[in-house]
Amino acid sequence: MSMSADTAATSLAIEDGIAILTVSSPPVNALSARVRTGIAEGMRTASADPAAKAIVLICEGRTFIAGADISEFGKPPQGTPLAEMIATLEGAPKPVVAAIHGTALGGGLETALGAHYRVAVPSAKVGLPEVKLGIIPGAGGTQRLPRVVGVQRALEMITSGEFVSAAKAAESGLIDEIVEEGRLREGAVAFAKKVVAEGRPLKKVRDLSDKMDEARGKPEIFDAFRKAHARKFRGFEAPEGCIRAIEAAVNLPFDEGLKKEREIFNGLISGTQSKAQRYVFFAEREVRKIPDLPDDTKTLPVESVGIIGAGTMGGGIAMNFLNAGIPVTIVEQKQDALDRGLGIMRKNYEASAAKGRMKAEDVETRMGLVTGSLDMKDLGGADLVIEAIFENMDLKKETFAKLDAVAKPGAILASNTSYLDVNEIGAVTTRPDHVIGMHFFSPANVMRLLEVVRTDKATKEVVATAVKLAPKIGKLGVLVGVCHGFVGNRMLAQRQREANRLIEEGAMPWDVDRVLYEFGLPMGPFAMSDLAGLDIGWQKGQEATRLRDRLCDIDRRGQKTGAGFYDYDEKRKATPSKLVEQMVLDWSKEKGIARRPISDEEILQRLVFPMINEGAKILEEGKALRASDIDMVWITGYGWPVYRGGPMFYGDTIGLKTVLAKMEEWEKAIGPEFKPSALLRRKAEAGEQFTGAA
Ligand code: 3H9
Repeated sequence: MSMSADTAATSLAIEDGIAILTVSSPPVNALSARVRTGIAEGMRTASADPAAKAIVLICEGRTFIAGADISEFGKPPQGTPLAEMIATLEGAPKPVVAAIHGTALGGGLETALGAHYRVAVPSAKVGLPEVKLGIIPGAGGTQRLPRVVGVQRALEMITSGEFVSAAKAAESGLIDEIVEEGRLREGAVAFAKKVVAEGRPLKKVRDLSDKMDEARGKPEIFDAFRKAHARKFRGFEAPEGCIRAIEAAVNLPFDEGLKKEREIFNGLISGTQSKAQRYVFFAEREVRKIPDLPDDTKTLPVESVGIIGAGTMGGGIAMNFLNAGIPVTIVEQKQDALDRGLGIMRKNYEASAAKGRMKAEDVETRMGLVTGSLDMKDLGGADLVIEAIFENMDLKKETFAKLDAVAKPGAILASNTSYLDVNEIGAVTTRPDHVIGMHFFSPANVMRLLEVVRTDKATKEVVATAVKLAPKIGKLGVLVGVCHGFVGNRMLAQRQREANRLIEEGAMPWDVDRVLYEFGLPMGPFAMSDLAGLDIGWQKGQEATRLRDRLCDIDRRGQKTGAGFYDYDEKRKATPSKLVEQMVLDWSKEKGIARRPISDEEILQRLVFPMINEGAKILEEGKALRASDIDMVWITGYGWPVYRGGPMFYGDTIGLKTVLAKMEEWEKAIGPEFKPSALLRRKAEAGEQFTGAA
């Protein structure tokens, strides 16, 4: 079934009247040209062979077909088109059974939907995750799935891209039979024989329609769905494409629906959003590839964890380990602070249980894994200790010196500092080679980002241990170097400085926030400050050097006091404040700044271009391994919209020449903080990109 023996991606055998067409294309049996052509040829051969009464399509390795080969997108098409390959299954003159293990995703599930029957092992999962790549299923998925599971379920599955368990899929009719775990081949063959023996019909999904009847001619069903998910879909183009394609499935004949699906698919796949989302798919998987830490680098065991500080960060960090079944000892200085910290963790768990996100009994299991203590000596048994105390260098040094004296030899000592020099912290210990930064993002039990800060002296084992630990506790561990604010906060500082300056020059806080919100971020810097509390860093009683301190002086300390940059109602809904507007005007006046109108475009550029420039400096200095790592920091730690691919990718889409020109202009007009990085200049002048993917 192959183009040549050594590249065979499929093989065909006929055993006891059943043809078994096996796909073997590691790692995930993606539908490359080789696989598509192999399956189509195999189907034709098996269809024509009278010795075969039915055909089983099965995969070798860890999974059934996980979808189209994403790396082929955007390249000239080769081999048998997927739709044509699927038609060879559906049009086969004898029963075709798809035998599913692992994950049948995207084009993989579309292939299975082309079969007449589907069987799966209990651990299998199925889904159409194309939406996460900024596209819609493009090989009949939007047309066939609603015919099998109904319109509502298809809308949910296709617009969310969720993976559905075999049991659930069987309930909705997507899987015809669940077979014994580990015995898929035998189970599928037995099922095929049964179909033959009973003379069951060739069930073609394209011919089904009863499950769609209730939605036919009812646009209100689709509108209600759009409305219910408006918040989740905000900014994304693909979910609307999914809905329109399913609407076409309901209201058009099958072949016309397919045409409509193709048209929407083609429109999306050539767009920037899909490019960005596909880039992010690979960027996320690049993060774990660290050139001098190959996959087989030795790691240290992390079977117990100590945490210093039971505040918001310490508690949130602890929860990640408890969720992963790793026991935690958490140390505070005073009993009431410890009780408060443990109490908040418990409350968070109870709230999750109440929302059905975890089982009620798991609250106790998880809390049962945490021990509170007022004595640092109790950290003596921990394999890893994370310090999460107040952000102050002297305090951190003092803590690390004490910790060094009680921690066992070989234990890793990590600081959760968000800015400070971790080399300097490590230098107070007798084991700087076991000191690193593990910078979590607030709320630490929710945000996916973990910056793993590599110190000058940390051993490879220590760094590899932290990097490998990240996915175990549900984090994306991005390796960064020691510098003020590391990757994320260092770039954020650029944005914050410009946000403050823009409101002095002529914008209002809500203008700045709106521009970023419309760009796709969950909120802008002023709304964010109100949420976090304006009194962070406020020096009460002293003359205000920042506008936010002046707000604190009149007890507008953010959401918690019902007022900050915005006024808040009891439901915490924000409205721009007249009083703050006047304060902003006065502030500019006192500083002698003549205010001017500032366009949304200028606001966006002033906020984002300096971040891109800083990202370039970070790369230049080797504080991040790749531009795509920087982008992952922003997507997983700061809510940067995935459909814009991260700040570095965004710079590439805008064109680095444009970014450079603006930086030069502002350097002259405003100041040296806009000085373009040498890397930005070099790339822009050479017509290159940071990511090479935009
Ligand atoms: C589609 O099907 C469009 C159609 O509707 C229409 C077309 C006309 N392609 O994630 P892992 C690589 S769109 C190419 O680390 P896991 C991946 O990069 C597709 N490569 O493993 C990695 O490479 P490396 C719809 C792929 O066990 C390696 O395989 N399907 C693809 O944690 C291992 O991956 C999807 O969106 C691919 N489709 O998770 C499914 N998939 O080792 C996307 C994986 O060099 N895939 N690779 O870094 C996944 O969700 C996960 O990979 C999966 C396995 C759950 C399958």
